[in-house]
Amino acid sequence: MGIVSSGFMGRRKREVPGLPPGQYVTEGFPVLSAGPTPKIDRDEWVFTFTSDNGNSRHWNWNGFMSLPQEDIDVDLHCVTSWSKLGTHWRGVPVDALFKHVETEAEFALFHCYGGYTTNLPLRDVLGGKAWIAHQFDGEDLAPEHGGPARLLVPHLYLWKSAKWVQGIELIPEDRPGFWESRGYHLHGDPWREERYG
Ligand SMILES: Nc1nc2c(c(=O)[nH]1)N[C@H]1C(S)=C(S)[C@@H](COP(=O)(O)O)O[C@H]1N2
Ligand SMILES: [Mo]
Repeated sequence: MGIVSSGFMGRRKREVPGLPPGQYVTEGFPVLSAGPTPKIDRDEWVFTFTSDNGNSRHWNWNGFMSLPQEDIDVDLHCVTSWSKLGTHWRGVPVDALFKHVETEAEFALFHCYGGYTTNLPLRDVLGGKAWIAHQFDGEDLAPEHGGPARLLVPHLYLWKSAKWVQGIELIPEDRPGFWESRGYHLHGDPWREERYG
């Protein structure tokens, strides 16, 4: 039991509901990319699921669009401190890619057109927590924001939401991706300020 409630803490920043510590709200939608925007046509786009036993499965755009689709209303939190509240997306829940998949793996590495990668525990992408998103605000996802399709993991810092996503690889042990091997946290929970490793 706390003796001093937050009301007695004196001057503090006005708290915005839904805003993790150290974040500010932006109305814009900044673009943050470590390299040039790859140009991928939907009729050349292929998403690959590679299991830890080496088996792989592919979806072309039509196959991907015939998977279950969901509308997603979420807040975004970037490690550079901006948050964008109340964003609207449409995409395929990552759960749908795991139908008929049996695995002992507990981690995944997501791969992107252009070479970016990010690692995630499966418990952070299954159970309705992550999507492969292809629409933003009712429009096809713009190339600079990851179109044709990006991973969306809104409960973690936005570097985990890999743009131009190309595939998921199941891995037996956690392995750092692009930013994680350059000092970012392996996990990236904004509510615990898991910014740097
Ligand atoms: N493929 C790829 N995905 C990426 C990045 C990248 O450089 N390449 N940058 C990440 C980072 S650091 C952030 S903050 C978000 C930014 O998404 P946005 O440009 O749509 O705002 O994309 C993430 N996904
Ligand atoms: Mo970022």
